[in-house]
Parts: sequence; structure tokens; C-alpha cells
Amino acid sequence: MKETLFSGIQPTGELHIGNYLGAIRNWVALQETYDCVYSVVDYHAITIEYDAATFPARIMNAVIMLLACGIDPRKARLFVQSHVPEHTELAWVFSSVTPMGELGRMTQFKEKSEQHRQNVNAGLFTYPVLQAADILVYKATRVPVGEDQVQHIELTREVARAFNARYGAVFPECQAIVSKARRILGLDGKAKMSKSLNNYLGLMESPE
Ligand code: ATP
Ligand code: LTN
Repeated sequence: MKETLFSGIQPTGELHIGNYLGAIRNWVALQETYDCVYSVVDYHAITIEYDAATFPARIMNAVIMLLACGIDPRKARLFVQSHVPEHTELAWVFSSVTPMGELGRMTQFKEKSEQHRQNVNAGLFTYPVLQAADILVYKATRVPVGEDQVQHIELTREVARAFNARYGAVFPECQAIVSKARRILGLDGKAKMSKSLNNYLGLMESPE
């Protein structure tokens, strides 16, 4: 029996070299060894401002890019998150065992609420709960990600522990697989490269 592995990518914009070297290149290699489940996580992407008119095309584009990069549907499962309602159902259950304090400590939440001050919504805050559900609904034990996601994987382990303590041993504790290219920097040479166009616009408006 192969171990199960899960990972996701947001359809928030054009894929960049950070996504490829930090995650997707690994996803392709890992198809040979693990029972791989890969998802375009559209429900995560709606936690920041997005264009509803072009969103379906963005999702399709992300799927096509993954296929072009070498994700092979004969070796791995590849799907769109919102097509599988169990992700959001489990997220609701997990939200009742996840302390708000832990969610408030998440670096990604702090960074994104800073970048999107006009839209700091509850979904942005509970984002890691849905991420934990993505992984644990498949009882996945491995999660290939860039360094920025390691904190969310640690929280996923805590969610599994909290659930198991209340309801019995159901979910495994997962481990991140972090690629050698842990954190590719963006154009400013400081922050991690990101799909968010706002980052580039921000850079153009206030060059340092
Ligand atoms: P966004 O910029 O929209 O927040 P993102 O570019 O960070 O998104 P995601 O879709 O959230 O990309 O992440 C897909 C995968 O790529 C994740 O495993 C993430 O850790 C990895 N990744 C993203 N940016 C980098 C980077 N700069 N260096 C290394 N890995 C990265
Ligand atoms: N939060 C991740 C995307 C993501 C993910 C996941 C990664 C959503 N669900 C499950 C690994 C496992 C990000 O921002 N890169």
C-alpha cells in the first residue's frame, strides 16, 4: 500500500517559477512513489479579491498548466476543490476544534490581511482549517509544499490531534515535504515570489 499524499495550488494568477521549483516539480516526481491527490483549490482563492468573470478560465488554466508540467491523471488524481463538497463539510467540523488563537498566529493570515486591508474576511482567517480538511479528508500523511506552507501543515497536525482527542483516533499526523527550492524570492528580492498582481503593482508604485 502506497502512502497517500495531498497538495493544492490556488488559481489566483499565472503560475510562477516559485510555484514550479517550490512545489510542482516535486509533485511530478512524487507521482511515482505515493498515492497522489492534487487539487486546484478554488475555495481558498476566493478569500482574496478576485474577478468572478475570469475565475472559471483561471481554474481551467491552472489545471492545464499542471498537466503541461507533467501531472499525469493515470498516476495521480487531479481535480478542482469545489467539485468535492466533503472538503468544506470536514472544514466545518474542524473549525469547532481549532483555537482562534492558533489561526491568528499564522504568518500567511498576517501578511494577506496586511496586503488586502480593504477585505480582511472570515474566510481568510479560517483558511488553514479548510487546508487541514483538504489533506485529512484523504487521510494523507505527506504534503509537498514550499516553505511558506510549513506553518499550515503544523497546524493541520494540531487539528488532527484535537479531533482525535475528542472523537477517537481517526486522522493521521501529516508531514510536509519541502523542496530544495524552499522559498524563491520575488522581484523586490525580499518577499517570496507571489502570484498576486497587487504585489507587482505595489512594487511599481513605491520602488525602494
Ligand atoms: P498567491 O501568490 O496567490 O498567494 P502562491 O504563488 O503563493 O499564491 P499557491 O498556489 O498558494 O501559490 O502555492 C502553490 C505552491 O507553491 C505551494 O506549495 C507554495 O508553498 C509554493 N510556493 C509559492 N510561492 C513560492 C515561492 N516563492 N517559493 C517556493 N515555493 C512557493
Ligand atoms: N494554502 C496553500 C494552498 C493549499 C494547500 C492545501 C497546500 C490549499 N490546500 C493543502 C497543501 C495542502 C498555499 O497557499 N500555497
